[in-house]
Amino acid sequence: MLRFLTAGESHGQGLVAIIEGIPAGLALTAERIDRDLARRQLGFGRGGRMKIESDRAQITSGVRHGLTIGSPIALLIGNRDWDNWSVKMAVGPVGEPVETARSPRPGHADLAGALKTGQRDIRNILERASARETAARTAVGAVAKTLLSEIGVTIISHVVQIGSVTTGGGRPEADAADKIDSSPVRCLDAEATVAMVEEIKRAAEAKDTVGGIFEVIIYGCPPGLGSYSQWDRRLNANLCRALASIPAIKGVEVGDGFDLGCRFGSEAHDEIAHDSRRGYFRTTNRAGGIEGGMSNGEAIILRAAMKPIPTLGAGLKTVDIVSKEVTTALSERSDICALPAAAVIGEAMAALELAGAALEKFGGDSLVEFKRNVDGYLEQIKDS
Ligand code: EPS
Repeated sequence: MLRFLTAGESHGQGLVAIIEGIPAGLALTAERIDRDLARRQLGFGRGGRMKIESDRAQITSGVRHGLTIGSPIALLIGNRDWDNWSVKMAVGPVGEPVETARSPRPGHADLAGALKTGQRDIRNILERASARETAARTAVGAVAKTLLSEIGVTIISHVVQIGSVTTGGGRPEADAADKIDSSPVRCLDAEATVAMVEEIKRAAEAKDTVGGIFEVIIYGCPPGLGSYSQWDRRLNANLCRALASIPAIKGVEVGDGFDLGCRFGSEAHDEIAHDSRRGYFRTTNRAGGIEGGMSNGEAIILRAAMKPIPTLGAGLKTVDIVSKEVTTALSERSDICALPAAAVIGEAMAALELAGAALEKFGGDSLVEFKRNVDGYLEQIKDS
């Protein structure tokens, strides 16, 4: 129903994304996409690259006079850094020797990628494995978010842990996005923000990196997206896959997640209530808005754990893939902590998955048809 592909190397000419399946008639501008691209560049702990880039999407097909036309939407995001890499990353042969990367970083795609593809220059792996690719996902995610906003779905994210520093708890409401973005680590808790910045500084001083946990919250999702009837249509599984596909993500949970495994049933489930205004609702939301592989109408809550970035200023021990001698892992300019950005990418991936699930349930080749189907369904379940 909804699918997308990205292409592009970190220091190549740019990134390309194609998204297919967006109904005709959706108002879409490059400015809307650029807003999320800029949000992805936010955050204390990013490296020098973010000072070079100022990501902008160019819409090259699928939109006419400000509206989608039902054909694939293609987006281009240039790499400004390309100017510094045009020889090293040239598409055609160059008449001079180019330095190769031979010291794989523990934790990165470098070694398995080199073995898998039979290549001796690790640059051929790391350029694509780089989290630069997530700019393209953020761009198509903004398209999915735009569609979802038409049916009242809002997706926000915030950082809840960096290294050993956690927030005091509390979940932001749907309108908290600007406040979250104004924190240098995209964290709502002012005290924790200060401590998180300090934690990143400590990592930087030690030429180290630091990971953390972010949360994505989806408000306004109608009940019944996804399905209980087949494994690959379960919304929880598909959202987890979407988040786990973000580079460096090592764990994802839905709602109270792993904690639920430590409780009795009476303390794990959300009791069902009903009133004429809200219809069915839950008195708690431990399930994180998904039961039986389907949205249940409550906010969908996803948490993802990001490991520390594998490019360490003080590189770890590794082996030179040509000489097999012990050496220090390659260390390029990189980020110290990318949690604030990863959370924005989490929004994008969740939006793409959810928009796909919504299109699967409601169909519609035009926005009018899609929305009519949603409205009809909401009307139908009101009295159920
Ligand atoms: C990345 C290394 C850094 C990051 C990059 C991801 O890039 P560079 O090697 O050019 O300094 O800044 O992230 C981005 C470029 C981005 O847009 O997020 C890596 O190795 O994964």
